[in-house]
Amino acid sequence: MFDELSNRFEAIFQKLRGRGKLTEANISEAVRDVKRALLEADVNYRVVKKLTASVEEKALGSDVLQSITPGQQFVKVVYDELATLMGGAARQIKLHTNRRNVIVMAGLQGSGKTTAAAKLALYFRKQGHRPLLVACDIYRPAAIDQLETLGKSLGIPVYSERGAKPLEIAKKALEHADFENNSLVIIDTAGRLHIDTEMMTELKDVCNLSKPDEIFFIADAMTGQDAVNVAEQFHKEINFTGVILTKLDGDARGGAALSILDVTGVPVQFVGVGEKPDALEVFHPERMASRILGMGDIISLVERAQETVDVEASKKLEKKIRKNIFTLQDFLDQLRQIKKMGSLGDLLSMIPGVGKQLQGADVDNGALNKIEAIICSMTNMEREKPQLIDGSRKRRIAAGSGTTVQDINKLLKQFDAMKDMMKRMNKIAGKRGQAAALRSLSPF
Ligand SMILES: Nc1nc2c(ncn2[C@@H]2O[C@H](COP(=O)(O)OP(=O)(O)O)[C@@H](O)[C@H]2O)c(=O)[nH]1
Ligand SMILES: [Mg+2]
Repeated sequence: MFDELSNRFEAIFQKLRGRGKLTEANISEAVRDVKRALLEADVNYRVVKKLTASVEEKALGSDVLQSITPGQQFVKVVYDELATLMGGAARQIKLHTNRRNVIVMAGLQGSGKTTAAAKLALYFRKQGHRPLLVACDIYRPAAIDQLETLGKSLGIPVYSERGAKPLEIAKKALEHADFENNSLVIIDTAGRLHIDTEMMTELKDVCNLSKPDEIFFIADAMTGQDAVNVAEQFHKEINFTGVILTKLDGDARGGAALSILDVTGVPVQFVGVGEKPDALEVFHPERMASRILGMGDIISLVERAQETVDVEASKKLEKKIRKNIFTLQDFLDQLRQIKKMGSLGDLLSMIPGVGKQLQGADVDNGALNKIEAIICSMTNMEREKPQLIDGSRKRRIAAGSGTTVQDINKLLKQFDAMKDMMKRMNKIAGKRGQAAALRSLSPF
């Protein structure tokens, strides 16, 4: 889904992360790259302009430039804007439980109305509704057959009448639904290749008669901006309440998903991700934004880090590492910060790319707890100067922390290796390079 756009964003962010520090010029360049990527993904020009202006304003604000992780913060700004653009948190469709509900499907021919009608019927049946599908597309005989076949395969009733007019069918279907006690009536309507007044009049008549709780506009994501233009015209005629974006399993570029809300004022509610009746997903703007940005759930990770990492403390730490006076106490403090952010398994699974590899793997916090226990059993002096820790001290620490002398040796060895690495990094890199090198080691 939106692979091309994702790749573009990945390249833009990669370029930013490679830089230790960001300047205003870097940010302006990145904003220009974002703009180009969105235009190429067929996002509406006005929408792109608005979005990039807002990204630039926020990114140039002190938050990004002065943060310890400017690259990541820039990603966060873009993410926030994309998520807001698509509607923020998902709107939950709530159907009435105490009376019959009506949904009308609207859209051009081939957009996926009939398929989506069946998908919705299945979706709401899973929530306990008793749906009735209504075949109001009478212009192509095959359309009625298509709905009947779908209904049959799902065990969902279909109301159809050959030779009758749509309005008549709708009226009788509603009576039928009341008689059969169906809690949800989904009316499939006829599309055309292009918008014409006859189709609109028929659609309005059906809506006036059936008084729908929801009117869904079905848009084919593969048609990009065309879908958005059609949506705009439909919305002027009938006030649809939600959008179903279909064929997102194909190589749609993203333009429709990103522009429809801004252009019509109506959010995408569901997305179609295949031809099968169960290939329907609730649209979550936030998740879609992170999917487009190829971030795994890095956003939650950055947010958690923002909540827990103390910027001042980080700077102090960086200084200590540079001066090579990093102690076991500092090590313990770092460890505790990591623990404050959640379980190690949780954290790892949120890092893009890592998530999948670790699925099923059991990363426990046991190792961290052990290290914490060991350092806690040391005196302050020992934490500052681990070289003091001789055999008898080791035995005391092991007894105090419920570990073994081998565990203590292992930890001290690891700590030495870590300090060694820091020393080498200090030597290789200059002041700024070292800070950058550190940042590149950290996922944040
Ligand atoms: N891959 C894919 N195909 C879809 C999706 N939704 C609909 N289609 C296909 O698009 C074509 C047109 O769908 P249909 O429901 O008949 O459109 P309608 O004319 O608006 O009723 C059919 O071949 C469907 O199988 C989807 O989400 N993914
Ligand atoms: Mg149809």
